[in-house]
Amino acid sequence: MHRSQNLKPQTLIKLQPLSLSPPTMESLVLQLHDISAVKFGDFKLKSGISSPIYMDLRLIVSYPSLLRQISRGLVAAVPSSSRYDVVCGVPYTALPIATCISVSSGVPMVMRRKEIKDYGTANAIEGAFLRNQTCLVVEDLVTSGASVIETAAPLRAAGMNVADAVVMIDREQGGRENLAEKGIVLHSMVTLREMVRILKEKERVSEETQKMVERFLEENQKVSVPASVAPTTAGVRHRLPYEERAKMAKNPMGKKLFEIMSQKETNLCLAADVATASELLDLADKVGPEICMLKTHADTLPDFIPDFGSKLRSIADKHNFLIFEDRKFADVGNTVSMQYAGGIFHILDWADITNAHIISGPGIVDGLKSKGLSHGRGLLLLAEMSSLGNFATGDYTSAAVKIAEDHSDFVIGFISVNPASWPSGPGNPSFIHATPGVQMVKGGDALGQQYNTPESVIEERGSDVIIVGRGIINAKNPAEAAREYRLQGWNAYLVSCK
Ligand code: S5P
Repeated sequence: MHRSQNLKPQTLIKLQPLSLSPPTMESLVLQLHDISAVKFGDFKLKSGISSPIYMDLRLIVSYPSLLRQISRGLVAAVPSSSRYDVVCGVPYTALPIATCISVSSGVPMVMRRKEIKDYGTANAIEGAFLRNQTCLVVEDLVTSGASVIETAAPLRAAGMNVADAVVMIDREQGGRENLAEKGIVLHSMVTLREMVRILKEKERVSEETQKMVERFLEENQKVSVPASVAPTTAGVRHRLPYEERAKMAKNPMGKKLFEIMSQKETNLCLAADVATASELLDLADKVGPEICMLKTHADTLPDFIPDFGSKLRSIADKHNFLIFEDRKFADVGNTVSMQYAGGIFHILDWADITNAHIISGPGIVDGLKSKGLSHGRGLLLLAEMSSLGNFATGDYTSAAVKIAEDHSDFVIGFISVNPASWPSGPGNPSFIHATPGVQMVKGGDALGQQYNTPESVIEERGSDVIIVGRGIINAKNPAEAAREYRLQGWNAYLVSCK
């Protein structure tokens, strides 16, 4: 993946630099103190807690000799038998450290983008790498481990194995344990406690300061990963399993969707926004095993022909997923009923589910229901949208909930973005929440689309289904990318059921 054809795939390389031996820890710690990279006082950390000690490791780029020594120290901290295909520094402070390790050891580097502005063209991971390669994550400082977790996610999504991270300073505040939960072993060059012990021994700090830091570490042994990285279920209902919710659903298609999700262990919906109908059918067959639902925009397909629906239906039956035509109806009841059943697309004939805005009032649901209910179809209401500056908020969102409750025989749930933030949270568990604007890294495109991660959408925002388009379609291997999204979405669901 992303590797030029004439380059041979990288083989695992041992991380030992060729000549120099690791520096003594004492000398390194004293040098860090000399350049004021270690400060004592009262500081507010990124994780929100107040600390009597602070490290400004961004300073080390100004001291090349120190930077070199640190990279040697980090290499020495990794078990000597370990081998890696690539190293990746956590942006930004650890980037120069990772570069130094790469240059001295000959192990290539990849870079994780912190934010992606245009998902159409940019990669979350820059550099040449192959799937299944083993990547060592390099970090300057670990408190909760959140930054390492944030970096490991897109690396894993790109198909790499991430089982180890090496950090210059372990604050010993739960990072090791949090990372272990994510299957990452943390190797540290030095602990904060050890650093302060050395500084005290060399009379750089008083005994009182040493005691204060030790007391602080005792009292803050477990800093949890912030909600934006590994959200907790706080504020979100304790999620009932999909199979339980299947029993509650009033509409047969809503029931079927919950059942498929539970049976196939997937809450992934593919937004199949490809250029042609034939491409779409091809993609549907490849990605079919990973998804519970496939979303179409039939009016974008230049080669749409009347038997498109039956062709897609046979693929959907083969792989057991539902078909969702993202028509976003918005007119008065009578008009939408004609648009639904007639026209060129005959959506009613082939789409299990469609969706509607509520801008025109409840009559739109009556209009669609008049055609769809007897065919066993279901409807999603757009209660929120993912695009920047949209108006589907507040009272508008509440109105969508009210209309859904009043038509729960036909409405199966919502297109929503953050149901956990609604006044009554995600609400009635018989309704499903499906959320677009999902990518492995937060960000957006050039036209106002906004992305959140699968974990954030399911765990923090209380949604049920992740709708992913370009994150899968633009991947080199869409089926593999879909698998990664499925695993992330499903794991997040399992966590939120606990
Ligand atoms: O608010 C919305 C509602 C929808 S259904 N925002 C959206 O992006 N969508 C659809 O989700 C959109 O029409 C597109 O098909 C998909 C998102 O695609 P992606 O490529 O940005 O993941």
